[in-house]
Amino acid sequence: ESRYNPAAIEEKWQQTWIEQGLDKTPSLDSSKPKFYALSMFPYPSGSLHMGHVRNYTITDVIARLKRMQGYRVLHPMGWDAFGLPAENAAIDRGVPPAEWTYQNIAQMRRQLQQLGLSIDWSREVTTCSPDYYKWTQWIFLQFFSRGLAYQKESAVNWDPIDQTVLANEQVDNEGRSWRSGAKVERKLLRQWFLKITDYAEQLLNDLDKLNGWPERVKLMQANWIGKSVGAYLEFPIVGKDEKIGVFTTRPDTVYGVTYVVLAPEHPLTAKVTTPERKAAVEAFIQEVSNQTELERTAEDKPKRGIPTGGKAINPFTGEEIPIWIADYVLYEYGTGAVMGVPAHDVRDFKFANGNDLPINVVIVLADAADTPINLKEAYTEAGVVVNSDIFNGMDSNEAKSAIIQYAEQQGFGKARIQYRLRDWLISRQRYWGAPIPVIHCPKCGIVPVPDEDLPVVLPENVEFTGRGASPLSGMDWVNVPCPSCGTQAKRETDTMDTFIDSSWYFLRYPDANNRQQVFDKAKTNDWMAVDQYVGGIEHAILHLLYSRFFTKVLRDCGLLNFDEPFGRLLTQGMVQGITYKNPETGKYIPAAQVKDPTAPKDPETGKPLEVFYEKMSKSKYNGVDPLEVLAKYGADTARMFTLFKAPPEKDLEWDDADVEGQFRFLNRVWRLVAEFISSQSSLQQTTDNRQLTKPEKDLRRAIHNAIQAVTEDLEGEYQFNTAVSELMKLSNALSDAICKDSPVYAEGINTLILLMAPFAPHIADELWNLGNTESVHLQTWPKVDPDALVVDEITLVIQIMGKTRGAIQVPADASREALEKYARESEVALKHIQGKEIKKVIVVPGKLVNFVVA
Ligand code: ANZ
Ligand code: ZN
Repeated sequence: ESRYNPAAIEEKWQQTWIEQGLDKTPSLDSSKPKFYALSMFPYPSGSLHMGHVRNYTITDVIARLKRMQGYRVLHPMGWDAFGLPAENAAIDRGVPPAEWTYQNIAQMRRQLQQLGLSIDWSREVTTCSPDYYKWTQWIFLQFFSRGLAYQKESAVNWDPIDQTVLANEQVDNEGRSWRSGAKVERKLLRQWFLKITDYAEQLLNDLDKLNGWPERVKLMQANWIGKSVGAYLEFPIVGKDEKIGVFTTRPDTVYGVTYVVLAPEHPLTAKVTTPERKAAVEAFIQEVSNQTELERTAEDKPKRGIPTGGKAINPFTGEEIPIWIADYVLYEYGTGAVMGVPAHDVRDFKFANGNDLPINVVIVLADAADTPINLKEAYTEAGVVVNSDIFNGMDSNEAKSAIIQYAEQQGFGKARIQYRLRDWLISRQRYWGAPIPVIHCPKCGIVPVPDEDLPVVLPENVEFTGRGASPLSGMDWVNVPCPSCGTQAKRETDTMDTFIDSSWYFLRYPDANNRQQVFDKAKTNDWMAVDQYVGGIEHAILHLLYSRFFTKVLRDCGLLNFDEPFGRLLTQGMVQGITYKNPETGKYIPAAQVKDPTAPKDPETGKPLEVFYEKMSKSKYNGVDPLEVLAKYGADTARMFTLFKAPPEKDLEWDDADVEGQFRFLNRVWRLVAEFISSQSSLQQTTDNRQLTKPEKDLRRAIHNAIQAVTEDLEGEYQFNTAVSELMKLSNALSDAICKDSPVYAEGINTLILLMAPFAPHIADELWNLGNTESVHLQTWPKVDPDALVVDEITLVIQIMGKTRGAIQVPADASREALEKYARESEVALKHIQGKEIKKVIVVPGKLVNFVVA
């Protein structure tokens, strides 16, 4: 073939690799180091987008490199295939969710194969397949038997028109349902939870083990877990036998408490409310219940609340203080009650000012004399304790533990650690998810489905209306005898959050086709942890946290022998497209409608458009379809471009000119190799021992510099962009070389193809096979010859009386004496000294020789 034509080679090589089993995972073999390269698996929406292309190309380069470096590599792929879109397709178009999903999978699998990814497709996992969700259900039952899965009343978003529960994402900013437009209500329903809070401390502490994770991801996880150290203190209710427990991070301010405030949902609210206040309190609760959590906690919203008429006692002072309820206190955090310290808390300060509550200063900057009469804002810093009886004069940080200790002695409080992390609500009133495998028996209560009856298979021929309870609840499927007593019982109709499916899929790939067990322990422990995980930053918190949680629980079940699933994590940046927007109307304009890109105007109004880069999306008309790029340039160019254009963690701006540039580069490499082959007929480098000429040495240095640079770029911080630049440099050095008939040139051509193999696998194999019979992907990654890197000549400056007169080339390893000799005999020196007496010679090795003459 004389011209580079990707269409003619790419599919051919993809077929050949499959036939030769190149991407198959080697079996357990302890003589070779293992490498588990994993991309976050996609949701099968039906078509690939550029974000996928970037993600999977990065993982593929790493997998291919590691194979060539002698690792046994596991590089699998699968489908995160349960979830709402399939159900919506069923509601909108009447296609059964399974059919819609499997069609999409087939289509996307073909598209992924077109990218030339070295994936072992025999290990594909599909979360909606009964072979897979059987084990999702089995894992759920392991959690259940350990007390880590439980049911509890919980507030959900309830759509009163469609009579259904909505996920948070299905409620807009105004608190309306995406489907019906109804104002969403909060409703208490029994829901399933996983007890992730039991693992909060481990999940936080083990972040320290994750040296290969981006700092910012670890920080996001730590914030999400949200550990607060403080105290639990109890305020007795006046005239009642009960106490209000509060959580505070500032026990040092307890003498400054001027009120106690409950969340409206707090069970004590009704008890503390006096008869005169009852009507007002109930009206307020009703009002708050219609607000979303977002509305309640938004910073700019005023803090609203009302007094209950009840009173509590500050156990430290014996003082009576009013009990209020307020929207800014969340029922789900801490104890759902707060001690109000307006002088030292920003929210309490606002609340007290708006409601005429007293403000008592108990912490000051240096000493009591500083006590301000009227605070302009809350003083939230540390300082010296004042107005606090026996604690006066203490440093406020020391007072924290002293006050906790005192409370403990007196029996009204103790130290407490509080996490922001909540237990994980996993039940969904949906069809397209893994059924929660339990049975509700009127006699026995909740009975787990016996292992031998798993999977609980989703029934087919379901009617989708988008309204009411889960489509499962109306089906005869729900009626079963109780596995334990035989009484007529009912199946659980809730299905599991799809985040459960993706919390363990990486454990299944090492033994994806096991029908007897969730996985073979030896196999999974052999391959895990994932050595390199690559995916989007949008999964920085939930998916990664849940996967870490599952790993720890399964470890505690005795199935795994490690603590953390993902050794190294790369979160790739977004792919952005050029975006045109009319600043007046806010409308996005497709690039195809923009006539003059240098001065873009709205085709309708003529208004000059804003031009910027933004994440590709359908709604902004700034997407580039991977299939079009593949059709026009081929997969190798698409891969090279996405790798070259930006470092992997950074956002990437799509640019047609740069795509074109990579295509031209591949064309140049093609011609370089084709010309070489036609003159040489073989890629073999002869091994003769003769001394190399200077041009040969220079070329060899360029070759080995390239090996070193590309290897470092790939092994260190994954600088794929600079690695591609190095490939271009080597290609230039080869085309400029004047020793094209030398074995060194052959070495250079070989090396270029080998180094390119992970990046542009098709063209590399095609060119390699012009002179070889075995695939380039079975070759060993080239090694740096340190001798080749040696710069064997240096420039030595000749000075006479400190003045530079010229320079000569000398061997780099010449001794001091030799340098002086070269300098003395140089033409420069002979000409300028001309018989004068040399009084002194100063030699600076590696740099210069200076002659002092009379
Ligand atoms: C008294 C106090 C005085 C507080 C002070 C702060 C400063 P983090 O760090 O987020 O854990 N709080 C406790 N439970 C709450 C709830 N359910 N809803 C709203 N606020 C709640 O914050 C803990 C602090 O947030 C607690 O310490 C409590 O106010 C408030 F000078 O108690 B603090
Ligand atoms: Zn029973």
